[in-house]
Amino acid sequence: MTRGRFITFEGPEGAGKSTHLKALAEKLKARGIPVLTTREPGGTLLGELVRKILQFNEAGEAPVPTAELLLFLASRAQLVNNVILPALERGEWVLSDRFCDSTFAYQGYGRGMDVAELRAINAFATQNLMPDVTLLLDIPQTESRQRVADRQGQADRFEQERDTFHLRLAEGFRELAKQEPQRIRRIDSTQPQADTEAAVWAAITPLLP
Ligand code: Z5A
Repeated sequence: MTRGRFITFEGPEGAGKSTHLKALAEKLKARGIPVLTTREPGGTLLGELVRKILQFNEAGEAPVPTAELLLFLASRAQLVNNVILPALERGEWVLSDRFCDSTFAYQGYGRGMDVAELRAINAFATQNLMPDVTLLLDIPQTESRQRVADRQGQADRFEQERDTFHLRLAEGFRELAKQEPQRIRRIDSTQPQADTEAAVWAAITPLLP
């Protein structure tokens, strides 16, 4: 059996990751390709619990930056081992809403941790798994903040961070795309939704059987 493909969606908050992941999953299924969708942090029972701790201080206190990093990686280790690798072995295509580049952007460029060290610890947590293609949905800071402000619900710990934090991580994502242009495709997500969807499709077509 041919191994499945691993595609990740990345970008700042409100960039359209969930929207375009869903659209791509539907298109792939329509072509008869088996698809598994997941998200980070989360995607497993353990991961979803970690998500609540990370986003809404469910433990009753905010994690310090190192604990925050290790919690993201604990969620990822569980997801990779129990969900992603088995699905790829079964020949399924796995689409994930965020993965390792969020760690490099948020904890690296955002929190100021060393990105080379983050790559090493990420490799340990993921058994060296990297995405085949990463779609970086890019929107300017002002639009990202506006889309988040427009939606209902409680702001999470990351949404409450200062604008300078969000500017750093958005620039970090662009820098990561420059470093790995083969894997990370930067897509303008300010275009009309249908155009962004078409750009996503164009980026993944080389992977199609
Ligand atoms: N995090 C981290 O620090 N380190 C890590 O390693 C990982 C994560 C894995 C997870 O939250 C938080 O954890 C995240 C980073 C951190 N923090 N933040 N912020 P998340 O991924 O659940 O949160 P999010 O990025 O804020 O998700 P989101 O707001 O749901 O964003 P989205 O999925 O990119 O957007 P969307 O829901 O698809 O779309 C947002 C709105 O825009 C919606 O109303 C759409 O209809 C609209 N939209 C979408 N596309 C368009 C276009 N093209 N035009 C106009 N409007 C559009």
